[in-house]
Amino acid sequence: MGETKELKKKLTPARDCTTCEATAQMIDKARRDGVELVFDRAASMKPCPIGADSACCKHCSMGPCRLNAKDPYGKVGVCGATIDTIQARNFARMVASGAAAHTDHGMSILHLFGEVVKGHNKDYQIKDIQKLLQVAETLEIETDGREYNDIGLDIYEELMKTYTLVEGEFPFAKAVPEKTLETWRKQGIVPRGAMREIMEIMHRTHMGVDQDYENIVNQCSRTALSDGWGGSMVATEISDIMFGTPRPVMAEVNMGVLKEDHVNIIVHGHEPNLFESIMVSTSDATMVEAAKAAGAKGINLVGMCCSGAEMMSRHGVPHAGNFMSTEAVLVTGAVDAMAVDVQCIKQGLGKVADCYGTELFTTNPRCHIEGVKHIEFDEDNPMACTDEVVIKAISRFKSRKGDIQIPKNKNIGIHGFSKEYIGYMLGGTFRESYVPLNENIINGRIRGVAGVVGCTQPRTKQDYMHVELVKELIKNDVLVLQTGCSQIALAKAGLLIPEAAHLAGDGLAEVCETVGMPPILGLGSCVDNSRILTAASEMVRTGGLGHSIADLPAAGAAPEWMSEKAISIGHYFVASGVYTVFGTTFPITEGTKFHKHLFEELEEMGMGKWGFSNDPIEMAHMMIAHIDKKRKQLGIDKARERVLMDMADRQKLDVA
Ligand code: XCC
Repeated sequence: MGETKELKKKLTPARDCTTCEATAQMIDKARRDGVELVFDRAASMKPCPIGADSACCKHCSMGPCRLNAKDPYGKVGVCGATIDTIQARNFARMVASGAAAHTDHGMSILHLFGEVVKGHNKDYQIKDIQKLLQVAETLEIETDGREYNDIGLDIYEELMKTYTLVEGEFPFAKAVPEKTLETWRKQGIVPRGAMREIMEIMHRTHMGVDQDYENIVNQCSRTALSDGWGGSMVATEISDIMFGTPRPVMAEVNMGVLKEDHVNIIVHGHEPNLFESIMVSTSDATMVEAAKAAGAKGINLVGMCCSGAEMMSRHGVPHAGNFMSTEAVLVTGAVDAMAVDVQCIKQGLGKVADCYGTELFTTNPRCHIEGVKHIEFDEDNPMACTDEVVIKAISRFKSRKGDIQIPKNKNIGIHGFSKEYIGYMLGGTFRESYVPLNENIINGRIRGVAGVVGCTQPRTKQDYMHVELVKELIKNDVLVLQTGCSQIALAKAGLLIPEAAHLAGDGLAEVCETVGMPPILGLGSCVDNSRILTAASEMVRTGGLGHSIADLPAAGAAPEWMSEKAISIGHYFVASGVYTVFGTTFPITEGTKFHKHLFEELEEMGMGKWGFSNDPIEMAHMMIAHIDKKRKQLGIDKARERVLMDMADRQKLDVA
């Protein structure tokens, strides 16, 4: 067990670390067991104040140079770099890293799809023909009378340009609303291939290259767009083709999904192929028999973080919790094996898994962890890896030592919404249509739409900002779309159900009750933020709400973000035209030209802009004020006033 004596003085009470009761119980247990978790490491690791303001540069060995955020223009780096250059370069490298993570994920899914349509890989198939045809149509690929595999091959070849295109416009430019694309063309930010954009950011942020913050931010926009409308969109669309476009499905969330009398296996990470294959292994009759022979009632497969969110959306697989709970869940002692692939995998998992005897495996060649056993997942022979994980889990079940304590908390919710399903749900089963959504926005029942996404992290109370922000938004008639760890936070709070409409304002509640939908729609993992982009594009195309994404009464937020991927996501929303508010922390020095550029000037250039708040209610009202500003610009603010008067009048009548 870990040594925590020194830490004891500084420990934050469990219920100040998190609003998730299950996680709090496990923090308490870990402390009793002498095991250190991320919350404790955060308490003993004060963030570097210079780094927090993005006021340091370590891009060459003449430094590292530290500037003073309190007097940002008081000095420059050894090479003469100003605070604006330094911040812009730091920000750009975060965008590059985040975009690289999503695009590399998308590229590996696309590679697998290529192998499938070429007939080289028989372990995976095209499952969703409708989606295949829809993607072909977007890319203007001929479909009439052609074999599905041939269409697929054309899609594969065209979408590969998302990564490799050296000159010209990337393939999904065809999916972007015309006026939004026009803005990008005017600003020179239509992406080429992501590899080119990321390479160029790394070049331009090298010592002695781009030293104009506005020019650097332009390349940030181009690179971030190659993530959102490129790598991430490819990941979502191709995963839908191979594994099926999600439709609403009931799923259970939180640590109570673990079962003491079952072999519990958790998959945590981001790429769906590992998870899809382990589902085959865990339902294999021989494996189930082996588990029973070991004394278990069966095998319980559970997800965490984003691959968990994706599998929950597609198949209703139970989900044990978000990023801040991945170590805590091991403290239950009930996890027999955890298999991880890429992204958001804490190195600290290794030590906690050791303490509780959980078999922890890395599976992806890009993500090994020192001291953790690696079982490589090979898409050409996927079962070799996933069967071994299951066998190891069964044998750990047989030799379980130590006490098991599973928190009882679990909530049922509805997940698996998609751009397509929102259309069916509101427009009818036979023909998807966004007309009813737009009409309800125009008549003011729905005030606007917000995307609330992103991580949880230990510098703020886990889940608190997500839940309070979303509650305030729906209370004010804002329909909320969610992905990633944020979606899990709201699911754990029990709000991803149609009955949550009672917390919504009268207008939104009326729409939800008529349709039978929740006021909060879960769309899946972080790459599925691309579903928010396609839904926004559909709203623009449907008409009545302006001509570009920047015209929509919409806003975005990531109140507890922590990863570089979140910065890339935030910036592609901003570049797409969305006002995007982050919370907890933001790597920037206030009162600088760079700050003004991100937080004000980008909007004047026809895009969205960044915002920041540490208070969820204030954050909600910043977003609502922006939504109202857009309603006014669209000339639909009066409709809402009338609707509100009607509702108020009706309420008065009801009371009388
Ligand atoms: Fe990671 Fe994707 Fe953030 Fe959660 S939301 S902490 S990035 S798992 Ni994607």
